[in-house]
Amino acid sequence: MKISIINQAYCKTEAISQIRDQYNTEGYVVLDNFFRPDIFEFISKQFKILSDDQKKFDYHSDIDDTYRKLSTINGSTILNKSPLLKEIYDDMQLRHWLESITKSKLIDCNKDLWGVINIHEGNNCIHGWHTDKEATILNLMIDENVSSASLGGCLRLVPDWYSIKKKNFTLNNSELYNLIETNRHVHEIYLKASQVIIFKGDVVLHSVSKMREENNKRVTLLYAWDDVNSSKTVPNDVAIALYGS
Ligand SMILES: O=C(O)CCC(=O)C(=O)O
Ligand SMILES: [Fe+2]
Repeated sequence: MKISIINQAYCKTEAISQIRDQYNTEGYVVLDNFFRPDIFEFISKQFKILSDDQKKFDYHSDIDDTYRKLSTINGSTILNKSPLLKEIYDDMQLRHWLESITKSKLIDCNKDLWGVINIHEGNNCIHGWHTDKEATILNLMIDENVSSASLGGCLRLVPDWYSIKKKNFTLNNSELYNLIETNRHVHEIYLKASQVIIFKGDVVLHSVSKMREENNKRVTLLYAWDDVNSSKTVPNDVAIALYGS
């Protein structure tokens, strides 16, 4: 029998149904030690091997009207230099577990868009409001020194973004961004190293808050899946840009 890469505590029927409920009502779920400790350690080591391959990524999204300024290691580089990180993505048990949580049939993303490593370093990085093209995102915090609320670098989420947009259809995106701040629609998640957040990438508006100090950093591994039933409204080139290819 193949040993699960997921922490066994999350594979029990009761845990699965609790996580499923939370994911489907909130649009996201945060899990401590989601991967087995040796798998997490392995992923951290792989990042060290890959870290010289990070590239600066400076981008304005016309669709979201926001900026992104960070470093990334894209899917094709990861695949070439650290194929085992792709094997974790391809793990069938992980896929089935995610399908039972999301209640959907998940499929691989096109080409190199299955995964990316994001590196935010210093206080000049920007990661503005956006939704992803992909239905389900698994975001693992590999390393950080910003898990206390005063330092920034948190993941900010607006689960009911589309209903807010619908209700306020006369407003443009920047006006909507102001509205979500003043009306307190934003959930702030300070992920600690080894924590995972799984969220509805194409539904939940999200951004990363600016870090405060020069020595602040956060490194995340993102895996993305499409839902076989979701209709695509966003063109592929947006996602290519998002994923640093
Ligand atoms: O780095 C993160 O925590 C999230 C980044 C993100 O949303 C993205 O790259 O699309
Ligand atoms: Fe994103």
